[in-house]
Amino acid sequence: MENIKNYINGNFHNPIQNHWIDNYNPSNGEVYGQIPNSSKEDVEQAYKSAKSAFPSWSQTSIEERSRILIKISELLEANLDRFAKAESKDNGKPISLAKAVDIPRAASNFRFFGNAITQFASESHESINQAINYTLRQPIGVVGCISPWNLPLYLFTWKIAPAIAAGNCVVAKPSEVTPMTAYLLGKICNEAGLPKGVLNIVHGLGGSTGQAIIEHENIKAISFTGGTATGAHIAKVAAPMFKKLSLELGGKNPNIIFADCDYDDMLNTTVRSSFANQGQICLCGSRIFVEASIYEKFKKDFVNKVKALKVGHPSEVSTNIGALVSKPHLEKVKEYINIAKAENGIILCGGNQVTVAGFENGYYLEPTVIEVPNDDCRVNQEEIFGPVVTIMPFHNEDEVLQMANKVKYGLSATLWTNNLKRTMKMSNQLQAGIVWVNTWMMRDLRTPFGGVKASGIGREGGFEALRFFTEAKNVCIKY
Ligand code: TXE
Repeated sequence: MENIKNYINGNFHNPIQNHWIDNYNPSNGEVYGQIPNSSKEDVEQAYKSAKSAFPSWSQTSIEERSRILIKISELLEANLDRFAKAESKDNGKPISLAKAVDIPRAASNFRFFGNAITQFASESHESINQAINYTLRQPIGVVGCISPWNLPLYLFTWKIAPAIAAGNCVVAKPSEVTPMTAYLLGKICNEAGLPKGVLNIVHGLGGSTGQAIIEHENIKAISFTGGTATGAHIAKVAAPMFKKLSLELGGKNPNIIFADCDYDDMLNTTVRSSFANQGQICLCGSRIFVEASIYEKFKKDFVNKVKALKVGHPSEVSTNIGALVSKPHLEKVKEYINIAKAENGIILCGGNQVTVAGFENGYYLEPTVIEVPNDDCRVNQEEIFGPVVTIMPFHNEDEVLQMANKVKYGLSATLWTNNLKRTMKMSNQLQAGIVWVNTWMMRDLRTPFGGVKASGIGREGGFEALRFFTEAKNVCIKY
């Protein structure tokens, strides 16, 4: 059994009330360890530890903070195989993906913000009436970071790295569904020389441990990634306490394909943007709209490629689609396939649970393509967050723009075309925080990242994150 502990003040602790939760391995459905179900008291301990570390950490030179963050990054890289294996086992994702994307990106998050903090400048304004204004960017104090299960270490560190780079101390909670790499991170932080208490990691359920973080009156900012309903709940709790909030929530992203695109590139990338990480990425293009003139060709080619994807055990190098993250999530995704059928959707391929020999109790599902009769149906409006995409044809720009924008979400959109005017018009009018043209998930960590509408508020990434994790104070000096 691989049991994990809370990381508080640089040490590893059992939960005070000794309550534990089972941790499942999605590839075989077995319990392989236990994690703390932390209470308010554990969160309070984590808070106190962060609070007492803050005066010293916030005064630590930028060079020293930068050095420690970069050291954490190097140690993650040196432990790539161990972390990738742990991530794959905990989450069900193919080990090849964890090795190529999740863990390298977690290391990049620390390196990026270790460098970014050395370049973070604030404004000054010289006034005509013999005064100068300059803006201080001061760390907030103790901040809360709460992350989901789909990209566990990747998203956890995307919040923690800018928070500590900016001089804050952190109480963080990874998803209870995928806690393992966050636990391993604590050890790396000690090894890198991160002072005790700068980062504290408490494990447990959202409704209790997470709730204790968001309710804590002295945790002054919350950075959250997860479901839209949870985001709305957090906003309700945190707003009356005037906490700063960054909420990165769900998506139902359009993938819009025009006949003039580079077809092969589009086809290969669309397979990835549909099914990478079993479709469990908030940026996946789960609604595919195809220009009518190439619709039948695309349908045939796409379905052939999707049928060739191999569903298998995450540890096998040849696996394209691993296990879904949990049994309840698998059931939720299967239910959406039933809803699609009831709404007269046509299952072009997939739709069934898969039994992988030797791992019969794992949570495997075929990649599924559904042809939908209209864009109003539930599978085209609600976030499924699994290996399921819908396809339908469109006839002109205005029609597809209207359909693309007709969902409550607005995280990202992908556009495939070589027409410049169309690119400019559509990029301006798509209701999304991120528009990719002729690519998908190409990330530059300096760029603003986040969504509009029910996909959240605030932006992560680059200086946006450093602004979020600092308070601006203007100083006006008359001379
Ligand atoms: O997310 P939750 P879940 C979507 C996706 C998925 C759905 C639910 O559609 O099916 O959300 O997934 C913590 N106070 N996304 O259940 O519940 C929780 O413990 C404080 C999109 O995993 O939002 C976990 O650490 N914290 C998404 C984190 O919030 C609370 C990625 C996310 O959990 C809390 C994942 C509370 N009251 C799911 N309740 C994306 N945008 O990438 C829960 N949590």
